[in-house]
Amino acid sequence: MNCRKLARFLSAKPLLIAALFCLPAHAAKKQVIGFSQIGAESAWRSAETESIRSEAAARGIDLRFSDAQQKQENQIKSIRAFVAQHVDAIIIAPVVETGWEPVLREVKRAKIPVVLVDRGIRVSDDSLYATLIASDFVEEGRRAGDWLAKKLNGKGNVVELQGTTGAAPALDRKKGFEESIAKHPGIKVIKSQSGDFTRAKGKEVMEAFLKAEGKNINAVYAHNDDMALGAIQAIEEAGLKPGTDIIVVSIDGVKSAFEAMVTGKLNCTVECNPLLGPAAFDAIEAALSGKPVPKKTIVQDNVFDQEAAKNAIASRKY
Ligand code: GYE
Repeated sequence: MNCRKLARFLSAKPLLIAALFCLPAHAAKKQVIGFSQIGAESAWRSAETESIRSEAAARGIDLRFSDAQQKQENQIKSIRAFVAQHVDAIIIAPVVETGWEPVLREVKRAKIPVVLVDRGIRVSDDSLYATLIASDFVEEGRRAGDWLAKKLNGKGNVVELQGTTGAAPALDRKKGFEESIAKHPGIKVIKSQSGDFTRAKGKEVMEAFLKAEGKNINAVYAHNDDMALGAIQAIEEAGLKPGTDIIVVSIDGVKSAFEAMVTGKLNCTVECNPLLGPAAFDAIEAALSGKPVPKKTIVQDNVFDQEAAKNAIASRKY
């Protein structure tokens, strides 16, 4: 076809021309977002993953998901891969607080906004990320401590199952709890060890605590529900009654914790909402369109004891 013929052909096909111009432009608009997730250590984490995946799907976003299997080095690798793929934004749930500066500087140089979900980090330059969306972990620890101090009438021996070493929720939940029980000299933490936020590790560490301290233990404070559920199993296997012989308090508020409260085995959980998908993508949208984004958004949570659990269990979303 010569030029004149081509011009005549095209002028007779305005729709075709419009489609040729519009389609690629439209396809190019599909946002690509990388999500560096810690792993799948707890029911809480799986609920967070699901919230982010389903919100991405609802918004037509191409989500590149990477599971770091609890290792910071894997997260750093996946973040570098996202930069190489020129993603539009990156969501990170950082496993530990420290060690992020070099990789985040690379991301900043590539002008890719970073949204941190659920765990905070320590950096000297907070322009290395756009925003953090998370619960107040110190406050969660305080609430668990206040509830337990009341339940024990200000007196008793507590064993503590800590979360992943170096993780913001482990450090802060310990701190908040200690702050609270400092007001009650009759309450002592007689053992404290990491159970890595998993049910299996929580059970294993509780077995060791029971072996060492036995009936000396009045209560367990677990930094998440999964470890509390593992501890409950250990208590039962030791021939004791969780929830009665040993009081159990934890954090997260996942469905199985509510079930354990209804059956009387768990006494209290401090909620920590994992449904962060909508807020995370709203923050990305704002950051990409140059709108101001608050440096930190604190998620609002409640405390549930056995009575409250009975009323709330049917409406729990995770
Ligand atoms: O409490 C725990 C999880 O980072 C807030 O990580 C999150 C914590 C959550 O594995 O269950």
